[in-house]
Amino acid sequence: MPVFTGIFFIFGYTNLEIMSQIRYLTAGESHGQALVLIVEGLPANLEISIDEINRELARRQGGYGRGGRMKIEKDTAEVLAGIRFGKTTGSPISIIVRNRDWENWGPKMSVTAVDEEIEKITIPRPGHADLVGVTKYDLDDIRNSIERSSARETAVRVVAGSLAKQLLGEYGVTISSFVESIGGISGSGDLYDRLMKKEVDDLSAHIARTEESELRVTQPALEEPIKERIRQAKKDGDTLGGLFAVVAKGLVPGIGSFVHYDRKLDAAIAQSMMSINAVKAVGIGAGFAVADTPGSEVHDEIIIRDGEIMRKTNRAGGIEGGTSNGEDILVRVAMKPIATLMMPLRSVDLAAFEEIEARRERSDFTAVPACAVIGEAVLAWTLAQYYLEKFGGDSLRESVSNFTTYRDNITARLKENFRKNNGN
Ligand code: EPS
Repeated sequence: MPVFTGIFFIFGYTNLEIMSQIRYLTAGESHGQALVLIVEGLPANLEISIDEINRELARRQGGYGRGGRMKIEKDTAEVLAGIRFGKTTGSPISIIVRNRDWENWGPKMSVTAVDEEIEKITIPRPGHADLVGVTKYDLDDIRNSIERSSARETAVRVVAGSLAKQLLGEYGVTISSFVESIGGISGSGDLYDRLMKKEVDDLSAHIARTEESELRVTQPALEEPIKERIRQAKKDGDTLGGLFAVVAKGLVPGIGSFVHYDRKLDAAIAQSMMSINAVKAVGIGAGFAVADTPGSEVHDEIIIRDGEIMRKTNRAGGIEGGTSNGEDILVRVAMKPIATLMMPLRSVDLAAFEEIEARRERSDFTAVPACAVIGEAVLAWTLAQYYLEKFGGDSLRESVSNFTTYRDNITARLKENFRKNNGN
């Protein structure tokens, strides 16, 4: 039997159609054989570290409060095409991540055989894609919508994000994240506010702590109270959401556009974050707080330091007019509690067409730390799209050369243009 028979392909293009030279598709079910990724358009000669991809996959699998599935899986990337001798060739890249759990599902996930003994799932979980899925696709088994809507798919999005991060490294861009709160308990103090005030000299020291933390928080003292909150939720059969921040450093100004609604960088970032399972709100910079704050405390003053133009503060989160302004990109994301509850909410049995308790499924109690890692991946992908939109290049050399010429002349160009305007 061919290895990939029966894996559905679902298109994952962004509907924000910048003239992107890169795109990707994912396929695969949560308990199917494998998740599949096809990436197109990365410049040739980019060195790719598979170890680095696997490190990102391991980061996504971690986090206090995850369920039994992560004990079964050990996600690793298998490259099928597009990388040779450690470098991109310019051809489409295909990478799979196998689902170890598939072995345990046997006939339940068979591609061909129909087993009448296998029970159909008829009771949807509130908050999941179960009911909308069977309604939309005319299905008689909720299993078919559970499988593809599962957050398991984010494993290959992390692979795509890792490729994007490796490209962005060539332009000097780095991306990190930290968890701000879980279940209403705050874990990273006012780090995000201090980033907006530009009071954080060494973000990497804070980020190093998140890598040691099962919650991806920066303050060790707050680990225990949050873990206690998660243990309590587990006892109650409940689940918890939270807030995390994603930060991109090392940007040049001018990435994105204000000229069309579908080319704005902030719009694309919001779309990418909202595309992550269970994400319900995204803020850039000060986010929702801009509504209650006067303009004098929202906008960032423009200053000159060491001969370069910059902002005194970064409440805009690095984006003005849909375009990067050279400051760090700051994104804050809210994840809802996972929809599978061991203390189920009311639902409807579609077979009997009567109200009943929702189904229990194995799941996580919280996945906010994993979601932060996925947030890094989708931000990386979006920024890689926009960098390539601006700098292009079929090869890395071509792209980096375009980039360097732009970056090294930003200040000189401004001075030259405005000196001319003054008649000097
Ligand atoms: C996930 C795999 C899933 C869930 C979780 C995330 O595995 P399983 O369904 O076998 O437990 O643990 O997905 C959900 C919470 C969800 O609602 O779909 C993963 O790999 O991240």
